Amino acid sequence: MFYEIADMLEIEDEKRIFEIRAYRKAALSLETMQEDVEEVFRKNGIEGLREISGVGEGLAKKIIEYIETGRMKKYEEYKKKYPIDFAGLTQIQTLGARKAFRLYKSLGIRNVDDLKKAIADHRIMELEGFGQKSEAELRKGLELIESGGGRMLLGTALPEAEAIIGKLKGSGLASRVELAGSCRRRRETVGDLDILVTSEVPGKVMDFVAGLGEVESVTLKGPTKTTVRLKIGLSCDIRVLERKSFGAGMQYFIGSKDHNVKVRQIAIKRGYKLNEYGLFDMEDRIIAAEDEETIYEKLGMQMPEPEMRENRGEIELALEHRLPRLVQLSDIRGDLHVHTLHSDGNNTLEEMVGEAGRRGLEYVGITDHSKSEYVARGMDEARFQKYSKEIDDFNEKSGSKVKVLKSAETDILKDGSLDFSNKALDEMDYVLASIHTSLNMSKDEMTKRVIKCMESGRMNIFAHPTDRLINERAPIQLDLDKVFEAARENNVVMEIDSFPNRLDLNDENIFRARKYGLKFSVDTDSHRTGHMDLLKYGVWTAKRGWLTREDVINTMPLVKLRRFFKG
Ligand code: DGT
Ligand code: CA
Ligand code: CA
Ligand code: ZN
Repeated sequence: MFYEIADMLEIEDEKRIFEIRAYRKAALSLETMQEDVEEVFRKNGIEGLREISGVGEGLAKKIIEYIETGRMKKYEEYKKKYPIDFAGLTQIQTLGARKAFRLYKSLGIRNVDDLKKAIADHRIMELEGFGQKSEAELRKGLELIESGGGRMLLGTALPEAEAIIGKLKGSGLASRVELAGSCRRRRETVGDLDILVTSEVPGKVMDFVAGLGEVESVTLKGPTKTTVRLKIGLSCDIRVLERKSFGAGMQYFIGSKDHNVKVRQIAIKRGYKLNEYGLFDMEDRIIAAEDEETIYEKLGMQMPEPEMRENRGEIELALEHRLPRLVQLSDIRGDLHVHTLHSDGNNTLEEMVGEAGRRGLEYVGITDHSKSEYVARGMDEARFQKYSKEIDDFNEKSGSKVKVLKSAETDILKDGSLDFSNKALDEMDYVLASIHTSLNMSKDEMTKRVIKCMESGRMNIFAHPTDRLINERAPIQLDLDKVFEAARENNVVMEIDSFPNRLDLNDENIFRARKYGLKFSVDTDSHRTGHMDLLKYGVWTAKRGWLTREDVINTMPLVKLRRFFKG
């Protein structure tokens, strides 16, 4: 609602920029909060709400109004004036609130369905100020959100799954509870949740699930499988399995389907049969069923971690007992992409470093934005000097065990140059570079832009290389093979950005980049202390791209990492 109020305010009067920003900032805080806002209010009242970054007294009152009545007067007033589904429409990359309003004024378009029809009838290209090109862009944008196909971000689905699993475990009704499916494989988006349990009282488990606070409705309720629709807009399958075949069930329901099909073929070749009840010989005698690893073992294989089970070659390696030892969360020693109040972060340097220390990290690279990123309050040279000094002072005087590396998220400008003077770049321990502007360049131009920057020899890490936002924004056009080639030539490290809606590079591109012998950095891109919790998503994505500890530079101790950057 806050996002939409901001959109409507913007239409009404662009100049009320502070108010507009306040709504957006609060919305972003609410969206990325780990706790439930309603719970925060119940526990700590209005004071609790006011502690949320960007939420002042006025906005806190609106939140309370919504919690208590389910409505927000201000929102409804505006909505009467602008009966437009902004949230839906502005998911489209090239469609902002003002443009959406113009479409409403001239064509009566209120939502995505209306827009689809207008595009199909070519009514948009005839509009003044729109034309053929913007119609094509809108069509592309529409396709993009539709290809998301209702899949939900792992970052949204997993905490929900974990909450349900926690309640099931606490119920005392189930002896084992395990997550399966794409969520267990840590795919970046999931179609539905799959939870497996063993229980002496399956009927009671199903009743318990149907009565959970997370559940909106029950789709199907049977003695061994129940499917429920969750309030967050996701479906969830709960299966009760027999203890003696739980391992076979895990193997089957963790998937993926492609992985399973291949494993089953191997079973057949060896004269066995494999299904969700077990591994059997031709006389239907059980070979293995209770334990997942034993099933793989009897097939002459190692057991791949769930993140690898996509039939991308892991089965062949497992048969040769040559599976790589994948990087783990505990291998990560530092975070090389962190923002502070110097640009668009919400915490001080001390707070961010303190949080990193509590999480057992040994070093943090601070990377506030450069000036071209003006919406994020990027730093010019003068502000960089102050920032630089603050970091030096911190390292000298704070006595902190966690060391700070000096960097900046430096824009790669249109012409491939970096957005800081060489003098500033020289002061940095490493340069984290990324693209934030002119995202619509052609593939050829964009590729040249990036390669030129890499060839300057000043760029160390390419942050969120394709700049895609899952279900939101398509990747920039890049010839990745050429970029990876240039990265290898110029020792540029590829970043895996842990934000659940970024996870960029994605698993497939990591897999591809790995073959070029590239190194990676798994970073959080934290803008507040709580974001440091997201590191696991980056590590899972790295695992899905088959990375080992040696592939990831921020598993190195600080001394070694410094040497690496110098080299
Ligand atoms: P999703 O839900 O689209 O994100 O992806 P999954 O992998 O969670 O797929 P889902 O929920 O349809 O099924 C869960 C697992 O069950 C899947 O990973 C593998 C197994 N499975 C489902 N259907 C089949 C099938 O037809 N054949 C085989 N071998 N396994 C299947
Ligand atoms: Ca699933
Ligand atoms: Ca399922
Ligand atoms: Zn950043």
